[in-house]
Amino acid sequence: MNQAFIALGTNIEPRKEHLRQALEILEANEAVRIQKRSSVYETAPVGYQDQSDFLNMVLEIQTSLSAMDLLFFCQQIEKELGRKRDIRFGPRTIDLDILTFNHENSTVERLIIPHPRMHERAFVLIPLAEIAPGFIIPVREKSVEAYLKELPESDKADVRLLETEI
Ligand code: A4P
Ligand code: MG
Repeated sequence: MNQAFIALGTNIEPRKEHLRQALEILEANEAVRIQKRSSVYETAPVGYQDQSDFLNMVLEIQTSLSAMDLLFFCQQIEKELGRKRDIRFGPRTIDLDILTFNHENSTVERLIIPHPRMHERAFVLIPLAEIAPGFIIPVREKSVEAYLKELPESDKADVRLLETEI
């Protein structure tokens, strides 16, 4: 079994419904077991800013899939939820990013693990810290909590707890 953290993001309505559907498809896959799920946070857009606020959450899963097959599965979920790729960092019905896979450090084709921007993003670190504060981010060799402490307060203020259950 492999352990992975996955980040979910959506900023096209119905946002909660998109999260629910993604969770449902994940749960229906026998090769994936959701171990922990964070609360849902409403977050100001990072990067391309002329777009609506996101809902973000993070999951810890166990899976018998390889990292590459997990990526394909995530992309299949994005497709099923009707995601169109127009603007990089732009609006999306659902985005599933693999944050980490076991304690691996690898780049295979287009899959980079750990996710190269995870440690600098409040919309990832805050939900991740809720379910795995002590997790050491591979390569960086520092805990989620430690990275979170280093983030500017203004970044953290852009991430607001919305709901503990979805
Ligand atoms: N890819 C490489 N590594 C990974 C990985 N670890 N997990 C490749 C998933 N995919 C990975 O992704 C582009 C390519 O990245 C994929 O083909 C895959 O092979 P994409 O999902 O098609 O495009 P994207 O989402 O626009 O790019 P990316 O890199 O996922 O964007 P980011 O960096 O995740 O930014 N602001 C808030 N508040 N909340 C958000 O959720 N998300 C983004 C997206 C920007 N701003 C945001 C949020
Ligand atoms: Mg993505």
